[in-house]
Amino acid sequence: MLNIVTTFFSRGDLLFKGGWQGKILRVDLSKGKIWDEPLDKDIAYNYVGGRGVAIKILWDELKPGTDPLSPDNILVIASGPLSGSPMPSSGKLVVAAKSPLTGGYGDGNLGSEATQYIKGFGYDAIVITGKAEKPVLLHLSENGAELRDASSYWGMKALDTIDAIKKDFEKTVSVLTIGPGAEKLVKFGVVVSERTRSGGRPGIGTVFGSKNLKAVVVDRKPDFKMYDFDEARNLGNEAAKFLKNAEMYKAWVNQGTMLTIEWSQENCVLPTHNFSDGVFDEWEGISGDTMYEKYKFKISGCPFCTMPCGNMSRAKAEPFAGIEVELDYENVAMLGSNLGIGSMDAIIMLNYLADQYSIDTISLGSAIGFAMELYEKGKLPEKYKDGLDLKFGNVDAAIELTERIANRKDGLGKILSEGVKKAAEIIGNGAELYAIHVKGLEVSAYDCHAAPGMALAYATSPIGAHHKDAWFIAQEVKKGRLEYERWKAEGVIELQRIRGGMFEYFVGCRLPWVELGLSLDYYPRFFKAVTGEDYNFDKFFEIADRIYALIRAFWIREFGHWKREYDYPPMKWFEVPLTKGPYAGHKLDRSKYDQLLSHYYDIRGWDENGIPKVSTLKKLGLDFVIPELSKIVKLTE
Ligand code: PTT
Ligand code: SF4
Repeated sequence: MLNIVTTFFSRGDLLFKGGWQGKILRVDLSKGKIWDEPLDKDIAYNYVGGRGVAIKILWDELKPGTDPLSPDNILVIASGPLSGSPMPSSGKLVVAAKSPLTGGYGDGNLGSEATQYIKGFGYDAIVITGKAEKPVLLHLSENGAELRDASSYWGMKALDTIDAIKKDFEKTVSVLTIGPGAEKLVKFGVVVSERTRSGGRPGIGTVFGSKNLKAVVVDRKPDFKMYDFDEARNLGNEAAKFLKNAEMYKAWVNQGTMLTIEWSQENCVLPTHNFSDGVFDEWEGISGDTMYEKYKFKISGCPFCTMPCGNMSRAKAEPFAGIEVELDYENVAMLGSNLGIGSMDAIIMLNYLADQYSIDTISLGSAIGFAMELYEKGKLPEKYKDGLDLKFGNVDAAIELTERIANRKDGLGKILSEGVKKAAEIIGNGAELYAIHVKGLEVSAYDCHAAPGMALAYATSPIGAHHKDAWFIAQEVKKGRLEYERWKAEGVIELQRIRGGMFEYFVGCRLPWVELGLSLDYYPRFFKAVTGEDYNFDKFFEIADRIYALIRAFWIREFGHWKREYDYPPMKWFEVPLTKGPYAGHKLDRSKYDQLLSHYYDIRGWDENGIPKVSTLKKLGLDFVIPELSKIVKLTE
C-alpha cells in the first residue's frame, strides 16, 4: 500500500516569513488518499498553531454529533510556529480530536521530535479522517507521505512498537504510536512518543485506534524556515543560560515534577484514597527524594530541552525488579496515594503497564480508586466485584484491574474502561458521588476540597478536569486559600490565557516559565524572531480568549444544549469533607462556588449559563459561530 503525496502547493513557506511552514497534510484513511493544502493565513494569524489550529479545523469541518469513534472524527496533529525552534523546551506537539471520553473537545500536549520534523517537511499540521481497512502507519519522508501496512505492529505494546519501528526503519525517525489499550478502544487511550512521553488524555490515542492508525512515523528533518534564525538562536542561548543558572535548576533536573509530592502532602492536596484524604501516611515511600535516591538512574525528557525533567527509574523489589519507566508527579500520585499504595516499585509497574497499553495514568488511577472506594464502602454491587479484593493498597488487585481495563475484559474492567462518569452511570447505587471528574475527564492530582480557585480551574478547563490550563493551586495556598473572591476568577483566567493559550498555540513547554522563572517577556521576542510578526500580550491574550470561546461553542454544539452545572467540580468535593490532615472537615461551599463561577463568566464575557455572549463572540471575531449557536441555545446580547 503506497501513496505518494501529490503536492499541488509545494511552496507553502512563501505565504509566511517564518515559523509557519504554510501547509497542512491531509490524509483520508478510508480512501487511502493523501494531499497537501495551504495553511490559511487567517487561521495562522488568529489561532496561531497547536490547540488553536485544531479547534478551528474541528469547528469548521466536523459534522455536529459525529460519533468520536466513527471514521468521520477528525484527528489533528499540530505543531506551532515556535515548536522545534530555539525557544527553550520547544519539542512539544498537540494531538486533538472530538473526545471519545467526554464527547467534547479533547487535546493533549506531548514531547516529540516529530513536531520539528513535520515542519522540516513543510507542514504545520497533519489532519487525518476516515478509517483504514487494515492497520496502517503514516510515514513522512523526503519521498513524500505514504500509508504503509502496519499489521505486524498491531497488538504490540506501545514502547515495544517504538523500538520495533525504529529498528525496522534503519534510520532516525520520530514515532507517535499507541498500544493495545487504545487499539481496543479504552476511552482514555493516549498517544506515546519518544518512549517516555504520552499525551492526549481525553482519548486521542483511542481515536488513533478507531481509525486503525497504529503510528505516525516521521524521518529526521530538522531544518525549517524561520524569519531571523540568528536572533532566535541568540535569544535561545540567553534563555538557556538563565535557566542553567536558576536557583531551582539542580533540584528540577534531579526530581522534576516529582518535587510536587512533598509540596502536595504539606499543603493537604495530595489525592489519597480516591480524593478522600489530602494527605497520605506513607507519602515518604513515594516522594521525590525517595525516587531520586533509590530509583532514578537516568535523566530523560522531551527533545530540545535544556532543563530535562524526566526521571527514568528502575524498580528494585521483586516481582517488579528491573522494570523501567519515567516517573512524573501525576502518575505517582494517581497510581500511588490515590490507591493507598506506598510502594514505588508497584507504582513503577502500574505506570509501565499504562505506558505499554497507552492508557492515561490519571484516568486509570481515578478509575481504580473509584472502584476501591465503592468496594470499601459496600457500594459495589456483588455482580461487579469479579472476584477481586479491591481494598485500598492492594497492589495485586490494582495490577489485575489495570490488565482488565486495558483489555476491556467483560465485567468491571470493561465498565471502568469507559471512564468514571460512564462507569458510575452503569453501576448506579449512588456511585456518581465517588466519580471524580469534570465533564467526563478524570481530575488530575490535586485535591480541591479546600482549594476553591483550583476547583474553578478544573471545572472551567476546556478539555474537562486537567491542571494544564491553570495550576492555580500554587498561588492559592500562598494567599487566601479558602476565599471565593473575584481575584481567584481573575487569577484562573490569567493562567488560562498564558498556559492554556500561549503555550498550547506556540507550541512549547510552559515549564521554563512556571518552574524556573524564565521571564514571559522572552516570548513575544521569540515570536518576532521566528515568525517575523510583532505580537504583544494584548494580542496573545485575545487569541487565547478566542480559542477558549470557540472551544466552548464546540462543546455546546456537540452537546446540543448547555448547563451551568457542567462547570462544577466533582460532587464529592461539595458533599463529603476531607477526612485527614490540616484541612480535615473542609469541603467546598456550593453557593459561594456559584458566586465565584459568576465572576468567572462575567470576566470572560459569558452569560450566567457559561455561554459566550453575542458581544463577546463579535469582539473576538467569532461572528461565524452565532448562527449555529443561536439554533441550540438562547444567546445573550
Ligand atoms: C498530561 C498528563 C500528565 S501531566 C502526566 S504527568 W505531568 C501523565 N503522564 C502520563 C504518562 O507518562 N504515561 C501515561 N500512560 N499517561 C500519562 N498521563 C498523564 O498525562 C509531560 C510534561 C508534564 S509531566 C507536564 S505536567 C507538563 N505538561 C505540559 C502541558 O500540558 N502543556 C505544555 N505546553 N507543556 C507541558 N509541559 C509538561 O509536560 P496530556 P509529555 Mg503529556 C509517561 O499530555 O494529555 O496533556 O496529559 O506530555 O511529553 O509526557 O510531558 O506531572
Ligand atoms: Fe519536557 Fe520537562 Fe523539558 Fe518540559 S521541562 S520540555 S516536560 S523535559
